[in-house]
This record gives sequence, structure tokens and C-alpha cells, in this order.
Amino acid sequence: VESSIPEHMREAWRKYSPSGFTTKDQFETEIVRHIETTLARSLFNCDELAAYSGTALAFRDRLIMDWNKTQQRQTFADQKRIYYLSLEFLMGRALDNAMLNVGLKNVAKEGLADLGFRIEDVINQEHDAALGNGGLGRLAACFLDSMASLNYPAWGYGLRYRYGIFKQEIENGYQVEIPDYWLDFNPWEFARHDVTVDVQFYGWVNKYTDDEGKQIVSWQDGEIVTAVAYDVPVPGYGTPTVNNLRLWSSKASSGEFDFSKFNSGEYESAVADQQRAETISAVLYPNDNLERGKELRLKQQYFWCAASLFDIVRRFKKTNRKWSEFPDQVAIQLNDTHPTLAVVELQRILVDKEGLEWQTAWDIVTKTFSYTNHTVLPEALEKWSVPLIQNLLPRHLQIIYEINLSFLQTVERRFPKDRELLGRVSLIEESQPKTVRMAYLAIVGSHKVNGVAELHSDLIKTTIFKDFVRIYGPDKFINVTNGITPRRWLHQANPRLSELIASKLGSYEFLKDLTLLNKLEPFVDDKEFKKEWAEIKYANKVRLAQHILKTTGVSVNPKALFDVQVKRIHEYKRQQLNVFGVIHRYLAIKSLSSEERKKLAPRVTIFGGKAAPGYWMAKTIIHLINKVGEVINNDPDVGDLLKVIFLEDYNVSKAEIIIPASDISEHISTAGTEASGTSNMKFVLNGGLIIGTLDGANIEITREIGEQNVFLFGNLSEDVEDLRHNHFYGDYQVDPELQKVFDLIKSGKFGDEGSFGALIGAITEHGDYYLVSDDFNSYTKTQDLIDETFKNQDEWVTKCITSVARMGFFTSDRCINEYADTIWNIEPLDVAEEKQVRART
Ligand code: 475
Repeated sequence: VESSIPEHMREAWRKYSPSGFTTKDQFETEIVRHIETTLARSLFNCDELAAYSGTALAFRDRLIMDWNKTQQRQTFADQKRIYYLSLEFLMGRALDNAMLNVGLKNVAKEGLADLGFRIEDVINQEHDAALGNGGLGRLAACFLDSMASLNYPAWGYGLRYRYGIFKQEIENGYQVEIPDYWLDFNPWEFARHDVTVDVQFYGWVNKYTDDEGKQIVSWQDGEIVTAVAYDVPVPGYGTPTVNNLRLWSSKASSGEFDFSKFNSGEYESAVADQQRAETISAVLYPNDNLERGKELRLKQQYFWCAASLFDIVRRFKKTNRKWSEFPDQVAIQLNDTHPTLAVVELQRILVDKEGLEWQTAWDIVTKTFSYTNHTVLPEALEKWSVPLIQNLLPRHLQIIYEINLSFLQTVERRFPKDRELLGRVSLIEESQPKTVRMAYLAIVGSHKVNGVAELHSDLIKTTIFKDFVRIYGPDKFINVTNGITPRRWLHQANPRLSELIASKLGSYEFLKDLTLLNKLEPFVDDKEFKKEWAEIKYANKVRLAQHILKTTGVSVNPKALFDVQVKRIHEYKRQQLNVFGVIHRYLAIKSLSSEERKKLAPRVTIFGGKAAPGYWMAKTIIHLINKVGEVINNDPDVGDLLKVIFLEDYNVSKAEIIIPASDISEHISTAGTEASGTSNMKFVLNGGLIIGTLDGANIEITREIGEQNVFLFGNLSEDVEDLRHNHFYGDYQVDPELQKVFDLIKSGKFGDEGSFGALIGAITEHGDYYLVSDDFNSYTKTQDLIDETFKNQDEWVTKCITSVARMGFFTSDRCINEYADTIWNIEPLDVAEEKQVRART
């Protein structure tokens, strides 16, 4: 259907198209108009929430105009697009980011002040968009920011969960989960009720030969659920590009929805059908680094893949190109194996719907897709039960078997003598029931596979995907070390530090080219600069101390060393090692005379993070931290020397307060388990030092900033296997200092010792899989070194400044450019002309 305005009427159209505010007065006009009309409020009825809403709507209008132009420009340019498929996008708040990216935060600040509001209070009204669990979801959000900022034509595709990650409250030291209903007022999304896709489930496959002798495969009689598109604008920094994040919401299909049931007294069952459809996009699965194989999760995956693929193919078809050109127009990145069904779905569309030959189709598919692995933990690797797929997606199972057959035949031809190899690399695991190994399917369906830090990329090549390196050769497997966006994680979270850096470098250019930070290094001896640097850190700590007081009632001294570990709670991330270290420190303090205590460096240990609701051990760790805090924070012998804080409901907006306030942060996973980590980068970029194991990106951070600026400890990844073996078969003993910690816990000092039995037992009885005892001594010794180093503040600040100056590598801009060069083969779009037009008007 032709829906564009005829040429001779476009002039009028253009004349009246809004141009957007740039001045304070224009901003005030917009916000008051929105508050009085869109929101139907008045100056007698305008609270901070209304002020937020009005501000958000004013900025949204601006973004949408640029969003429209960006989409037109990208369509007109007619070049390759990136599609980033991720089940999680942990976006956080949008308003502050939008204001900074379009460069109008100061205008808004002054305008809001005129109207009686403080901009910080207005910004704080916004609910986080928390459609993710942790690292994987936040990485997707950083990537969207970078792709827009670098002017890549890129779309994100995800699910519009009605409930994001749960809100965490701590009651009596236990985690309680509260549903996160976040859509009451969301000005950042546009429902596209005209952009829908019908997605099929269940049914059966009909194969027959038509009159012309052609094999026809048709998937019939399924249940249909409709996907509705919701578009979220993604503004780039200092550029007119506003990209699109398209999130699918599920609803009962109107064709399928049985209106006769409404009339015939079966109203309830009609409503039940509707609810079943809506359930698909209802809730984000709250597991980080764990897959539990639930049917609804598989439904989510297919629903989202099918809708996204249909949309991508529809867009391609409008260009009237040959199918062979599909991979020149489309690059699809699989964020972990969650979207792997998209591989099968594209093959199905090409073969069953478009009538391509199997091999022709498969060449297109593998040129289109690429896959990022984010974890080597066995419990996180997806394996879907064959009977489950058979029932839900019968045609897809056939296609998977066919892909497997032709893959195994190639392998057999190449390695005729290696019978066992076939069983090892088969996409089907011969278990009870049989399962589909999704990572293997993703590898076979992609032209490139990448890990997210050097060690991790090496590990996947030598362990879980070893056989595939033999089969495909080493070039298919590459590393792209993760990065973070300096816009949100420096400029937005730490505006004063960003400003200080800009004052030394002469501009904010470093936010677009982070390697420019190296120009800071000569200033390490500048006394005035160092003083300002330290003042900013102190102010950030004061702000966090206020937050701690407000939310926990505990008063902490901002002069103390702030030691932070914030991330999902997981045994492999070893928050238990940290809290055992805290107890060890407590024992040490208690053993000293009051004279000796005066020489100690005061410390505040801050924890934050959610445990998956079904992860008992992680919940026990949270409980122990809270109980230890209760005892230590109220012990008069300890006073300010040690405080233990658990901050509830760690999320993106809290990270923006916590990260700039840290002196030391902890990245202490068992070597070889944390694929990369990205908060390590955020902390260092904000002038905090890190204590860490030789794991994930810690290794590359060390290489960049220098060994003298990192506190490393613990066993190496290459020794982990032997150590584990030794726990069972050697003469193994728990570290004696750690044993004292256990004895104190068992004495009931921190409440009913039975609560913590499993936590201790995992180490003393069940093989200490995560090497807590092996690393304990090295950990506490390194903590002592940190105390000593912190006493010399001048030296400490030197380390911090030097580190920041050397962090340029870890921007997600570098990371996205690497993906673009080595995987997607795509160029950014030229927006110079658009920028000039904007500058003139
Ligand atoms: C790594 N999530 C970090 C980060 O690359 C890394 C898995 C299965 C089901 C649900 N969620 C997951 C992850 O695997 C995940 O978040 N991985 C993380 O990806 C970005 O920095 O080391 O643990």
C-alpha cells in the first residue's frame, strides 16, 4: 500500500513539521504545554512526577524527529544494517541520557529551575527500564549506545516484558522479590499497532508433492499469537542519529481469538486464551548465567525470533533484491544462544516459504548470522529437550535434524577415522530425553563466533568448542573484548569528573574517542589537579554515604576506604570469599588493643546484587552478609573501623551512584569462570582501583593500566582443574584462618548457624568447587596491602589518575568498530551533511 504523501504536497508538509526546541524559553513552552494538555495537569497540581513526565515528553518529541530522519536516511542509503538480537536490554533510565546526548541538559536544568524544580529530583522520578539480569543485558544496552553514537544503521530486537527484573527488598536479612511493573507511564516507547506479526506454535507438518512435482512442506493447524511492535528511540551522543530498539509484545491474534465464545457464554475461556497469549511476553526470566529449560522460555525465544525475522525479511523484500544479496543487506548478531532459533527460522522461511534450494538457503543463513558466547559455565549452556521442540515447533525440529545430518556428513568426510568426534559434535545429545545443543547449532549456523575477553575466547577454543576449531579452523573463532559506554558510565554518572577531565583536555572529545584520555597522564604531578580529583571522589562518597544512611539507617564515614562488590550474587563471583574476608578482618580488629586499633585504616565494605529467586545458595550468601553487618555495625569495639552494608535492589540507576564513589571494587571470580566482567571497567574509569583475580577482562585491564595499579591475587585459571582434583584426592585442608571464620559462624555469632551450614559445607565437605579456601590467604594478604597503600593518599590518587588515563581501550565504541570490521563488514553512515543542516537551523 502506498502511504507516502504525494510530491506536490510535501512542501506544505515540510513547512509545518516541528523543528524542536533549542532554547530555555522554547523548552519551557514545551514542558508546560505537555503538562497542561498531554497530562491534563496545572500549575496548582504539578508534583515532581508530573515535571518528570513533561520533561520526558518534551525530549521525546525531539528524539522522535531525529528518529524519523534517521530511519529515512538509512532507508535511502540502502546499505547493510545490523540487527542485534538480545533477550535482554538493561537500559536503565532514559531522560538524563537523552538530555546529555542531544546536548540540552543545561537548557533543561535552567528551564526546570524557572518552573520550580531541581533537575536531579526530576531525573530521579524515572523508573529504570530493567529488561535484563546483569552483564549480558547491560552490554546490549552499551552496544546500542555505541552503534547510535558511531552512526551505524542498527536495530535492536527484544521482548517487551511487562515485568522486568524483580525489585529486591531485604527483610530480616533475607531477600524478598517484588514484581517490577514498569509500564504505568513509559514515554520512551511507541506502540506500533499497525506493525504486527502472527507467530505460530504447535500443529503438525504436512509434506506432499504438488501438481508440478515439487516438494511442499507446510506447517499446519497451530495456535497463533500476535506480536505487536513497540519502538524505543536510541539516541547517539553528539550526532543526529537516533536508532531503533524494537520490542515485541504478545497478544491473542484477532483471527484466532474466538469472539463467538464471548457470545456463547464461554466468556471465561475466551479470556483465558487471551491471557495465555499475553503470558509469553509477561515476564523476564530472572536467572543470570543459568538456563532451566522451561517451555515458556522456549516460547518466548521463538516468538521473538519469528517476529524479528519476519520484520527483517519484510524490510529486505521492499528493496526488490535477489536472495543472494540478503547477507549484503543484513547482519544478525546473536547475543548468546537465546536467539539461535532465528537461524532455523530463516532457513525455514527461505526453503518452505520462498522455495530456495536447501544449500542455497543455508549459504545465505550462515553468511548472515554470527554468535557471541558469554559464559563457559555448564549450567548456563542451553540444551532444549527434543520432545519439547517436537511439540512446540515440529517443523523446526525437522530442520534442525537436517542441518545436523548435513553437518555430520561434512565432518565425517573430513575426519573419516574419528568415529567419536561425530557423537561429540552432534547438535543432538543422546541423553534421556534427547536434547538440542544450542551453542553447537549457533556455531554451525554462523560465520563467526566470538568470546568477550581474551582469556575467555581462548578458553572456549580449547575447552567447550575445541572440536569445532578443528572442524572449521581457527579463523572462525575470534575475540572481541567487551567495552562500556563512557557517555553513561563517565559523563552521566560522574559529571564532575567528566568536567575536570574536559578542562584538562580542552574539550569533551574524549567521550567520542576515549583513547584521548591518555593526554591526562602528564597531569599526574599537577598538585591542583590531584586535589580537585580527590575532592570529586570525596563528594561522590559523601553522596553514597547519604544514600546508605537513607536506605539502611547506618551512618558511614566518607573518609573511610569504600570497598564495593556490586553484581549478581553467584557462587562463582565469590561474594562468600569477600564476606569471609570481612569476618576475618573483624576477628583481627577484635584481637587488637585500643591503641593498636588506632593505626588501622577504616573501611566500609559495600555489597549489592540480586540472587535468582530459586538460587538457594546465593540467597544464603545475602543472608550471611546482612547478619554479619548487623553484628559488626553495632559492635562498639569496631566503630568506624569497619562497616558492612548491603544495598538493596542494585540496578543501573543505583550503579550510577555507587560506581563513582568506590575506592576499591572487587572482581574476584574463580579464575576461568567470569567471561569478561564489565563493571571492572566502569569502576576503573571512575577513578577507583580494583582487587581481582586473573580472570576475564581483569587481565587486559592490568595489561593496559599496569600491574602496579591493580591488586591481583589468587590461583591461575590453568591450575584450577588440578586444584579441584586435589580437593578430593589429595591431602586437602581448609585454610586455617578461614577455619577460624567458620568457627565463629558456627558459634552462632551471626544467628542460627544452621542457616549457613550449606555455605560452609560446600567448602569443607563438597570439594570447594570455587576454590574459596585455596585463594583465601592470597586474598586477605592483598587486602592488607590495599590498607597500606590507601594510607598514602598521594600515591593512591596517582594510581587512580594513571589508570583512568590508560582506559581508552575499554570503550564499547572500540568494541563495536571491531564487530563492524571483523564480523559484520559494515560501514557507518555519513551524517556530516545532516549535522551542517542542523547547525544552520
Ligand atoms: C558474563 N547471562 C560476564 C557479560 O559479556 C560478561 C545466561 C543464561 C541465561 C540468562 N542470562 C545469562 C549471562 O550469561 C551473562 O550475563 N554473562 C555475562 O556476560 C557480558 O561480562 O562475564 O558473566
